[in-house]
Amino acid sequence: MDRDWIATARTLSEALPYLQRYSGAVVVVKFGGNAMGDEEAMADFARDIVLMRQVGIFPVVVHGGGPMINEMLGKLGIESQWVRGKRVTDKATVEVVEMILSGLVNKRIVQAINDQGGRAVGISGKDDDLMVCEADDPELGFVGRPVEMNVQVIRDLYNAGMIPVIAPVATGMADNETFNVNGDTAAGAIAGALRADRLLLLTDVAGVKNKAGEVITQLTPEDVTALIEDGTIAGGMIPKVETALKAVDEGVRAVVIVDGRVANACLLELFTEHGAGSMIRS
Ligand code: X2W
Repeated sequence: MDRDWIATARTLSEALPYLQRYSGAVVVVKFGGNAMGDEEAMADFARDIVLMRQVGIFPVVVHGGGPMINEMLGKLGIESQWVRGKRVTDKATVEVVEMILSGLVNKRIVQAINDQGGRAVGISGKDDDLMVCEADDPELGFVGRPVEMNVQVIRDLYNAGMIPVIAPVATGMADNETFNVNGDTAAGAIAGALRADRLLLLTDVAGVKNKAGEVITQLTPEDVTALIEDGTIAGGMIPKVETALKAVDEGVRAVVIVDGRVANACLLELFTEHGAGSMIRS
């Protein structure tokens, strides 16, 4: 026998208290472009999401797609500048961002989830005015900061048995405006407005590390603030932990920065005692 079926059955049995704890929970999962990887990684992610829905969790997927936007901009000969981790977005760029995120990337994820037997429906922040934005900073052009959230469309979808898959593209306050929203920012705003039980930020790093380079598995907002001030948390991790702090402040019960490179990272985090990254909660 090339597999230990008894261990498989035991694993399922040991998951019972976690399945009970999360039944009915709203779990927002940010799926970043760097975590998407190849077809197999996409199928694994999709299977985890469908399993979550199957056991009574309401998963809400918010995705990124930075590398895919870069690829298309490259083909078109458009270069991007980055300021504090956000893409400076002019009119031509925002059109490409919307095409790639709402089109290519969103539908690829929807298809992957449906291929695993889920009922994914892809929308963006524009649908039903889910996420209305203002310009984040004049220097960034059409980069949006969410100012009004209308999350009923998400509840309507998950209550009807569907899995919402959301592209971080938004409507502005004026007619016909389109904003590019950082994927983490969008996921945090959606989780906050839903008062989600969990926000899982899937990334390609192991989590928040201490000075010795070890992953810190549990942090309070105060711990995070202290680690930013003393320079232990730096670079690309800063926008992620800031998203986490804001989400916790808005009523998300816990935010977990999860290592998306680990197979079945979402299941590991939700259904085992090990977890798969750094949890931030009050
Ligand atoms: C991002 C949106 C996509 C994103 C961008 O243009 O790349 C801003 O920077 P990842 O894969 O999650 O990084 N928007 C304003 O966030 O993708």
